[in-house]
Amino acid sequence: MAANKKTQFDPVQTLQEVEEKFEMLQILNEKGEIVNEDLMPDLTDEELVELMERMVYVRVLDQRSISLNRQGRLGFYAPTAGQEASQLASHFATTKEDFILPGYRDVPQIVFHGLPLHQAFLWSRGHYLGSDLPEDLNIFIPQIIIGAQYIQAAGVAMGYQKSGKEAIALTYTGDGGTSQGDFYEGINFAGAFNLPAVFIVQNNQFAISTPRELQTRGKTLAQKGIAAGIPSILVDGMDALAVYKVTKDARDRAIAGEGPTLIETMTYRYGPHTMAGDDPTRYRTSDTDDEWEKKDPLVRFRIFLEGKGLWTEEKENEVIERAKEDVKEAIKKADAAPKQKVTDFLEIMYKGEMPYNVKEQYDIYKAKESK
Ligand SMILES: Cc1ncc(C[n+]2csc(CCOP(=O)(O)OP(=O)(O)O)c2C)c(N)n1
Ligand SMILES: [Mg+2]
Repeated sequence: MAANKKTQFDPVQTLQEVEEKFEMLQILNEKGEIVNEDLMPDLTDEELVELMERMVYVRVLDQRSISLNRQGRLGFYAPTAGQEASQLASHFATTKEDFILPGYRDVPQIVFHGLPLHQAFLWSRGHYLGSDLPEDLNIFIPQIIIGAQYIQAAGVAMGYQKSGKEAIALTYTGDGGTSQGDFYEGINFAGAFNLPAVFIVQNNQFAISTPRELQTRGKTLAQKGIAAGIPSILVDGMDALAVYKVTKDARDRAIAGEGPTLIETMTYRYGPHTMAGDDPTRYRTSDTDDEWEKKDPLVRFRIFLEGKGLWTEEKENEVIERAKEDVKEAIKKADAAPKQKVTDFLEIMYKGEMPYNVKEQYDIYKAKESK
């Protein structure tokens, strides 16, 4: 028993032991080889192709969104290239009944959950119709407040638990987000109530210009879940098969009443933080960029699918053309939306009667707008 006592009273050793446990899970390596056959997820050929199609589609959507932003035709935009596996393979493990709570970089997931693309563009422009969601679409619009969606996800999951619905809340934040109080409160609450929630931390190595190393003394972000008593895992976020596998397992556990999971996906954003003007060359080197581009999620998945005879250049070009066409149509539709007015915001905000002082301002604007 003496040995046990020593362990218990050696907090340094305890920390080391916990941190060493968090090795990054990989199934498909950088060369497109399966390195963990036993963990291969149960996906049909059609599903594998569908996942690749989504990743290619979103790479194009990202390129087109960046250029639309530069032309002044889009508003807020946070680039996604590099994070396709982390975003789309995790979302691929959900059903339409599941509720998605995205951060500002997670537009692709909600588009594939069913948000019409022109509404995503309207949201980007700050147009209220971008947030006018269909009743049966289980999403929130992207959260700008870092980490706040973690608390909301715990709430949504509690609602699902109480109603007995077989569904989960899936939410996303970044490496920076894990320093927020909301992050800890969200995972702790979900753990305490054993809620059906899956919390994804997309560790893209930077919070704007702040590198991951400065974010926390913790060796991993995944280990933060241990303090909340929830299963936590670190996964290669450029590996679509591994990301899918861990998210699917987490969802299955949540549905089985076994509570929440925290998943850290190790990834990288190739572009700037947002299109608002940060310059990544000021805070990271091109060597680092090159190193991460070698891990590209699309490249390795393409090699894997080609090896199985499931993917061709022709197929890829079809997806690229379809994505471009969809973007063209969606931006046309967004352009056709009515110009928003100040009174629109007030009408949406106050369903019943407006407070008298707001009503006074409403009347002033109403008169101005009718001129
Ligand atoms: C509560 C809060 N604090 C600060 C900001 C400003 N801000 C916007 S993005 C960002 C960095 C977030 O980094 P990370 O969580 O790693 O996500 P990433 O952008 O890398 O996807 C910060 C500090 C904010 N939006 N909300
Ligand atoms: Mg980040």
